Amino acid sequence: MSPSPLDRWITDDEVVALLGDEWARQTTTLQLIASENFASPAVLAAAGSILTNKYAEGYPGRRYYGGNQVVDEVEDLARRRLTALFGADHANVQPHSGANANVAVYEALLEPGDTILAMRLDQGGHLTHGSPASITSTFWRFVSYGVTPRSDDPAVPGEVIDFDNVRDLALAHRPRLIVAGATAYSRVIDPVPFREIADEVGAYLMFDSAHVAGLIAGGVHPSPVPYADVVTFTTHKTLRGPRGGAIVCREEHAKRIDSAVFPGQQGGPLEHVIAAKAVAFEEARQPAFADYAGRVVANARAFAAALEGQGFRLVSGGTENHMVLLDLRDFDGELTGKVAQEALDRAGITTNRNTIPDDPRSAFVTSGLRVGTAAETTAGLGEAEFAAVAGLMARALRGRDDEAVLTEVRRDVAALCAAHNPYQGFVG
Ligand code: DSN
Repeated sequence: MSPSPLDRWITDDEVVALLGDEWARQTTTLQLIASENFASPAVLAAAGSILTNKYAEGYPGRRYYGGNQVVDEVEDLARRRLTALFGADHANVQPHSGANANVAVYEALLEPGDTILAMRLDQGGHLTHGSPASITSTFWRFVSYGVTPRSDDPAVPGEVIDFDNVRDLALAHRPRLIVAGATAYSRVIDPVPFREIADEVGAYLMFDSAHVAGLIAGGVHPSPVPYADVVTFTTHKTLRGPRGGAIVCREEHAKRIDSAVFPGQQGGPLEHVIAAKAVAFEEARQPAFADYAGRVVANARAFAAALEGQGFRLVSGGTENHMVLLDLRDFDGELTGKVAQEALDRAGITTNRNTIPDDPRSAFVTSGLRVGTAAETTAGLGEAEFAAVAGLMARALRGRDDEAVLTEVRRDVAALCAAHNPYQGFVG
């Protein structure tokens, strides 16, 4: 396998070979994992820069090591760009991930044992929203809200956040913090009712916008910043930056949030990643990014309609963001998420299995599959191509036991990818 042209300085043969393999995988197969994207060459270059050499525990102007004159400017630039992007009072760009960002907020605003009201993991919530497998549930008491029951009447949306349930639980349990936001939910999350319920019970409101940060930055989803005490997000999903996390918050919480990230959670910040975040925040302020965010949502809508046409049931009846959650049971009662994910992998289509509301199968097997349009929209796929991808997925899944069918689909996928390389024009 030839090495990736983006990694021309790497001389370690074994690493070069692996990077070449991954370059080939990313550019010859379809990336439909809703939480992934293709960062720009500028973001990749900043993340691979000499800033990785610098230790910078602390914050700009208050570091525990010398030699941080330049790094201070880098981090200040990232913070300025981020507050401008979201119209926020204060930004912390040091979290290594969205999970770290969420835990830092809990640490900043709560005492151990306090109650948090968040979304159920099997209905779309994240591990850090109180999964028994997450350390968050060791330190805080979680109460979980869910979605409304499935509806087969197109006029009555089902599987949407049940605000009556959120309010009832809030009144009954008096949480200190309410968490809005999800990891597998395809509808707009309105911050206003969450704020109203939080005010009614005297709770803080945190909005975990990991998935939709780019849609908010691009102006196609409502901003939670005016309503939430704190907004957390990842920088690598729809926002299309380097892998990492960030937090914006009201000024009154700034000191506690900063102390919870460092020294509460983390040691030295990754200043090379912070530089790459700064690059991504500037990219997200450009008109082209708003256009991109609009296309991500339009593509998801077209993709969802085409998947429904192929016989898949759409959880919540459709999508308003970058993601489509499929219930596989109507397509094929025997098909599990695990089998579907593995068959699609063999056909060159990368997805992830996901639980769906009230899933009778375990989280390891699942009855659902989650797909997203953020990455392949960056690569240039439009509505017609996403409709074609829906057809390829259905073909692969119907023929999942026939290697000839999977090989044929893989060939069509490769042709589509060859015409839509996300790094076209940047590499030889
Ligand atoms: N694992 C991420 C996702 O795929 O949604 C969330 O952390």
